[in-house]
Amino acid sequence: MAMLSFEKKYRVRGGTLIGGDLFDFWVGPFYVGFFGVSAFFFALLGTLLIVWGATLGPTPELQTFNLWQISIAPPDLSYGLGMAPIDQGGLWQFITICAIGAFVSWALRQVEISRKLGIGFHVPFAFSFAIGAFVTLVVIRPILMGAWGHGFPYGIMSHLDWVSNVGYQYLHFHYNPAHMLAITFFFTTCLALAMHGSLILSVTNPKKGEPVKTGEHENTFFRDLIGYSIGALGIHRLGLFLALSAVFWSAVCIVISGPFWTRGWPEWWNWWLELPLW
Ligand code: UQ1
Repeated sequence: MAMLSFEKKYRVRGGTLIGGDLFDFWVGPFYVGFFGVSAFFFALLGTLLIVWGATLGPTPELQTFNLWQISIAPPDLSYGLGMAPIDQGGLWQFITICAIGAFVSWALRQVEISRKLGIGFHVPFAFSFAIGAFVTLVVIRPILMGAWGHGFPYGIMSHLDWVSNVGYQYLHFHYNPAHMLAITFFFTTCLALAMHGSLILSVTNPKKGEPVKTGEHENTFFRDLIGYSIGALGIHRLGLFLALSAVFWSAVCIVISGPFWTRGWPEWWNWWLELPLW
């Protein structure tokens, strides 16, 4: 079935979570729905607030407007978990609300589209891990630490400075065991995707005149190479597990830094040196 006739067949009413038929329509190729409207609203408002904040920043004149230097900082730690004046981090607080509003709307729009198509919720489930990582950084950890000022600033260079500074507060972040796990999962995700992408291209993109090969060839390649093939469905389960684990342990590694461990991470490993075994 050609793509366009497939879409015509599946572009039917129903599957919405809220709003009934009210927003159940498409604009060009895009499904709208209630959450399309709310995602657009939050994204537009948040972006306008960032642009407004940029004009209050260090480079407000148009000639010197420097994209790399624009930064929306969270409130000073002295504001604790209260609201801050708009030019003292209040803007950051509203932008954070807009960002979470837009991300959650986007995930729920994915749910509505999945319901319409009668497919699983794997995509919104996976995307929710990314939202979870963001919320961990700008809501959960700041609350556990007692101040919104522990959130990261919204700027290209400034957020890099934040990551570096917060990392050095714990002396050597690579000794954080959850950080070790996260990095290992990121690397293994790359390994799995490189193996999968190359394997699929090797069978589906043959030389001119050669036939396209099948799943049997894929299985046999890995059985010949390492004695095991995880299978066509299995590799995608493994890939999703590896990628989500990378995001999950990233969130864990930062949320335990401060709320549950305040010293340098190298020192955490003293438990190993203190084992009675030695
Ligand atoms: C694999 O076994 C497999 O099944 C046929 C794939 O599906 C197409 C793959 O993409 C890959 C990469 C493998 C090999 C992976 C492991 C973990 C043995």
